Amino acid sequence: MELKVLGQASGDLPVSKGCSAGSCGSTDDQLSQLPDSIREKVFNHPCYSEDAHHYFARMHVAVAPACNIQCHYCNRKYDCANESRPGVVSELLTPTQAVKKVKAVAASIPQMTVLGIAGPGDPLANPDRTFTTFRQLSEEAPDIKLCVSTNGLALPDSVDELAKHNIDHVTITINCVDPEVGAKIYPWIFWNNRRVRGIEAAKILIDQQQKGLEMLVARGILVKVNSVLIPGVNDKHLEEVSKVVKRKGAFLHNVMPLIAEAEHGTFFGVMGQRSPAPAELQALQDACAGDMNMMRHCRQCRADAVGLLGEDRGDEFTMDKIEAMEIDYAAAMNKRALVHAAIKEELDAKRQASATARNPGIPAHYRPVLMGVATSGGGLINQHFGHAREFLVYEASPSGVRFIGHRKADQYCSGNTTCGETESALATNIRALQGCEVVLCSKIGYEPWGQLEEAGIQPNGEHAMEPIEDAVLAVYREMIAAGSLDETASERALA
Ligand code: CLF
Ligand code: SF4
Repeated sequence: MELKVLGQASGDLPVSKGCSAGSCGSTDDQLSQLPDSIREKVFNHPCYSEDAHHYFARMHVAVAPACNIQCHYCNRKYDCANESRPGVVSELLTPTQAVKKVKAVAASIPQMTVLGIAGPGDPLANPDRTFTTFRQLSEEAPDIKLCVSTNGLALPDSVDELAKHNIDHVTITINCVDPEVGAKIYPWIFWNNRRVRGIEAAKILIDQQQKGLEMLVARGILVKVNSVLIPGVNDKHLEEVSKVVKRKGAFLHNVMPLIAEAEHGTFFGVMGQRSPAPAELQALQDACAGDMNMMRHCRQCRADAVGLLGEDRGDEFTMDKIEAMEIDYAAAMNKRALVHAAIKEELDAKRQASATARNPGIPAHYRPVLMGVATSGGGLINQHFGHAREFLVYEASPSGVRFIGHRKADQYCSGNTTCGETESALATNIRALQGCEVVLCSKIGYEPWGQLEEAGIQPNGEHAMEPIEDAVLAVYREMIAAGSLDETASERALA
């Protein structure tokens, strides 16, 4: 199989309230073919490895308030929309508070392996605050990987400093490589103490991003590229972006959907710019995948996110709670090392076992099927349908099982109730599962079962606590055995 990991191996500002760039996910196969030095950097990074995101957590500290550009999908009241959902605001921390918070989280959540700075503005537009935080952390918590996300404008000037602090993972948000397209996304940048607008601004930004990418790759730093998919603006252009960044050695490409709501007050939101549908996003990711490793599990986290991707445990770590904590970090590091070793063992075993899911030996004429999965982590079917905050979507086909993406759910069943369903939330979840023919969960109530069936989605609670890929493949085989995927003679003729 072709090794799809790219050429990486060779080697007075406006104040905003959020981060920059977003993107990643090498799969089992790709991971096993990486050189040891890169595999070591990736295997426990929840954004850079799709597998890792079921087991390992990340956290962000919101230390960077200023931004040096304006994106049309950003409202500076909120976190940087290049890597965050608009509409959430993070509490700004000083570097000292941030370091304390990271150590507190690392001691409480040993699965937390990565600290990212992703806002609330652009981290590299706040170099003192960002690098003070990184420097202190690399001294006081050396077992934590450091990660940063940027719009790229200040990147070339920051590369030496990034390398000095052993920052192995950098995300650049690159939405275009053509200034004509860029001028429709960026109204202005702040450059050499003046505001530059239009095509000239976009050209400077693009040049800086590309130069920064090349400099990082030359130093062996893994680069993930985030792109925001904006229908009618850069949707036709992102395949070209993928080609260019691959050629220059980026490790992963994360195409994220634009989130544009009028109530967020962004230019695109107010102007009625639409967001892409899940099928449009998937089609573009598939088109780019021929050129690059694609990340499909990004959750567009906020600039103070804590926990596994898709969960937010930030409320457990507010500054008042942290100030009251006594942390013995040396003891925490020992515990963390044991937990990481146990997870690595489990992941290695899973990789061996999942070989069948990648090569199931099913005749090629069967059509692919999408299935939704309710999981709370660990790569297992282990969540009640009514407790799901999101559904992971997998595709089963004769070529195996692959992760497609996630769909946000409305949690409608809480606590130990007998599923007092809220009609609208259930309807939202059924809509979220559009295109899926099956939904796998640990349990499901009678009422949603019936409504899902009516919507043409078969609920399935028979694979509780089984590994996701194995369960998806087993259900696919059951569908084949039951004749559900047999084509009629007329369908075959049409094909
Ligand atoms: Fe944070 Fe980004 Fe580092 Fe991950 S997030 S700085 S690379 S540690 Fe990950 Fe969150 Fe997507 Fe970002 S899921 S928004 S890609
Ligand atoms: Fe907002 Fe763009 Fe700046 Fe991020 S880089 S804070 S999205 S203007």
